[in-house]
Amino acid sequence: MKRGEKMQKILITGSNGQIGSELIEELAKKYGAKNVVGLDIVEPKESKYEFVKLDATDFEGLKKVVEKYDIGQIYHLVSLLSATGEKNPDLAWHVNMSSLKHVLDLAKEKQLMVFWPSSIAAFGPTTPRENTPQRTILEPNTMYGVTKVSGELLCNYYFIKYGVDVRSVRFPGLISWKTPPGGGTTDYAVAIFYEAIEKGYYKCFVREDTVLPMMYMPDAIRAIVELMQAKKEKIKIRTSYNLAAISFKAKDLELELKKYIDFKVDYEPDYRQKIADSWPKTIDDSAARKDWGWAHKYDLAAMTKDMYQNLVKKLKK
Ligand code: AKB
Repeated sequence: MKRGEKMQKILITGSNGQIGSELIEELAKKYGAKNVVGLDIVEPKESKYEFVKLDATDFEGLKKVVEKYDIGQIYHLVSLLSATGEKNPDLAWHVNMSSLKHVLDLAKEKQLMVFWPSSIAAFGPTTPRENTPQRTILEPNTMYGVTKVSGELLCNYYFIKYGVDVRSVRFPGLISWKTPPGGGTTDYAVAIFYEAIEKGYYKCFVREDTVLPMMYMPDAIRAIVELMQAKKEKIKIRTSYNLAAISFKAKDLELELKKYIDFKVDYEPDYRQKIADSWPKTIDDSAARKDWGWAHKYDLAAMTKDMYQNLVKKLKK
């Protein structure tokens, strides 16, 4: 951008969600509060930033927002997650796919840059579960996973066919304290903190030996910002980059958290165990590390300590 030129604004869809509520803060810090616009189907209790209440499956509504605010980038975070998606697969397909198609169509028409998160849910029971390669079998058995594979292919298609600068990562389970997640399978790793602090007891819906890839939210937010800032020629993968940070057993997290608080856990797996068992244990993210310099900072110990301390402060208020 040239000096004196007006900056095009940034739109964050799903801005009240687990990623959106933290990403909007980071982008506002970086680009200025007046340059970010949040969009969500639910009105937030309060918003420091420009906010639009809209269903992201409404193409005409989305187009008006892009035009009204002179949007140059969209971080499209609207999504139903894995567990919710299994309860309502039709809605998961509709929300996840039609909103992404609309965003990509607008990006094509108005030369917008797009970030869209994929997930480890793109993998399935036939994928190698250890050190899962960047290019491998993608046969998910959840509707959420089906929308992630389809979405990745759609992003790649729009890049090849129309030159849309769309960038994506396959997030592992995200752990955060500012906004609770909703409807995911990896969310046991967040719920355990809340329940340990508030009730001294957690009934865990996956087995204690369940290993899943996870990441602390500050790393995830940094990944998005770094990916979007990377020079275009460095982005070699336009489906979605594998991304990894920490992999641990549910029991490992229980034991780590017990260094800070005494609580009891019972392991009573439900339908989400099958979803967890279909996902990788560890991920090979060497392509992201090589192409745009990705590196995580938080390990299990650092994440648990920071998460616990912040959540205790938040829940006391
Ligand atoms: C979920 O569990 O559905 C999500 C994900 C891994 O994408 N957290």
